[in-house]
Amino acid sequence: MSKLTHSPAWMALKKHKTIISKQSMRSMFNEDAQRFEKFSLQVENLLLDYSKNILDTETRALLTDLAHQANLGEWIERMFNGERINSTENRAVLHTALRAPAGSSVMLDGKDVMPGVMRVKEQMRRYSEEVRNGTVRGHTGKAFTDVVNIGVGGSSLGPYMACEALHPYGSEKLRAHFVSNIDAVDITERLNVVNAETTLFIVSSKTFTTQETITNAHAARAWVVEKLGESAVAKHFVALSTNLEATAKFGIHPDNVFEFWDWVGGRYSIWSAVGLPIALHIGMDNFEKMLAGAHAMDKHFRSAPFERNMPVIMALIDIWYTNFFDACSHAILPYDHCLRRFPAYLQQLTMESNGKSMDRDQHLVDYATNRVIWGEAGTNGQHSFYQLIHQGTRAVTADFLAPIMSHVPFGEHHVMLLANCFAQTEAMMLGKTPEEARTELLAQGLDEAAIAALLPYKTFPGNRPSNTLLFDKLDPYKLGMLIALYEHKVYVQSVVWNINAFDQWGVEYGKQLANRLIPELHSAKQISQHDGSTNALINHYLSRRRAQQNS
Ligand code: G6Q
Repeated sequence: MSKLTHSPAWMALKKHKTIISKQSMRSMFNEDAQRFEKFSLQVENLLLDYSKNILDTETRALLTDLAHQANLGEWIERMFNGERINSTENRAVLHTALRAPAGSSVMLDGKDVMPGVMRVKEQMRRYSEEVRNGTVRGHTGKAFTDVVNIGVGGSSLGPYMACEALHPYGSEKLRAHFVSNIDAVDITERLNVVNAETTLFIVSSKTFTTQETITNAHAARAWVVEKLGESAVAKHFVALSTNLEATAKFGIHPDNVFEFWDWVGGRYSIWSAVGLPIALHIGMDNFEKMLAGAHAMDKHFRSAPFERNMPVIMALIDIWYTNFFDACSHAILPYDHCLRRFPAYLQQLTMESNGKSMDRDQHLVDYATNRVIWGEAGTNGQHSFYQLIHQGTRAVTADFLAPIMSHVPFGEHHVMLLANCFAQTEAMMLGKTPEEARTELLAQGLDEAAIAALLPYKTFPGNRPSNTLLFDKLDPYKLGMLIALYEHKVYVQSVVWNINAFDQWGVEYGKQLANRLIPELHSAKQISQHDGSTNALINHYLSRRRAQQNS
């Protein structure tokens, strides 16, 4: 057994779970008129209602004990202060410095990182303004109308999600596109709809070695050269990277390289130069508002007591279900169509960060770490997987996110959207008792035999937990707050689980594997160096491809 699973705080929670599980949330609400007040909190106009969870004040106290036991307060300071907490890569984790206001200083190895941060932000401001106002133009003198970001994973998911989320703030004159997949369909679909003369390509890659990105970038470069000639490359390509040598080798002029640093993790890089597509789409002032929102969440995270600390509370509730209720998945359900890519973004943020089983002390953990994260925008998901949420055998917990005001005040749509959101959380919590189902069926005029046949299927167990996050409007500032909220939630969980949230050896492994296989897929001979299944798959591919080519 690990230290964690026989620590006093863990054992106390285990014992407490057996007691609290005897009560339903329905009864907890019936017995306590103040439940919402006790289990909700607000940071500016971002409200977290966590009262629809299987917890009481004792649970919260025991969970915060767990956080104290893990020395969470110290770990928070270690991150903000630039300690090399990403131990397996020997790196600091300072995405919070990227959103620190002008005038701050953040020291790393005795050197202030802020002058570099401000320099790149200034470069982003100048460039994005000049592209937006038409000072910077394409090779033939035409203003840019389309920006194609070529990047994958952390160099795509964040800016893609944010450009969708903040589309109401986006320029109609400068459309944002994202190409990430090595499947040629992705790049060719984009190239088919843009005009070389008016398209700016952003090659976004921290390492500038990622197979997908470099291959797609070369394809785009060849397309530009074919349409406009070699000399057009300098005007139509910019790079976002930490690898200045590789960007130079690709042929990108140093003035068109936006630098960031190894202390910015890929999935935490939206705040860095990787955010350039966002700045181009919504303008640098709006991008700065996003940074300010994230900074507001940083301040809250660093200073609020754990029981009033939004990321800490959300993390502890997640731990509660992951480790004490054996829940294995968590849904992200935004009731805002603009946030439709938020679940995909959070899949990477959380599963790449905390999908680990080796702890910081080189021990295999004997407790669950990150759950599977998934989701879809409401109400679309309601017409698909919510069936499992309401009546499936495994408990799914969920975060519902919704704005009070829509960017599109159109008919009754927004009222209906929010009515659906609130109704779902209520139904998950209350369920439907056999008596309630029976009353409904009687009212529909069913006879006793028909009711008896249907009643078990019309009954809902309820007691299914959810959090609800409400905010006034999905603006850049609020999006910044939301992203930072989840980043810090992830960090808190990693601290309690004693894992490093900032490396990604599984992702690196994938990069290595495919590169090794590429030459084999060109082989004229049978392949035999792998396991039986992999050999057979490759050989089947080789023979079918030969047959197709010869037909
Ligand atoms: C993020 C991961 C991963 C990474 C991509 C792209 O934290 O490390 O998703 O962002 O593999 O890497 P590059 O930016 O180096 O191309």
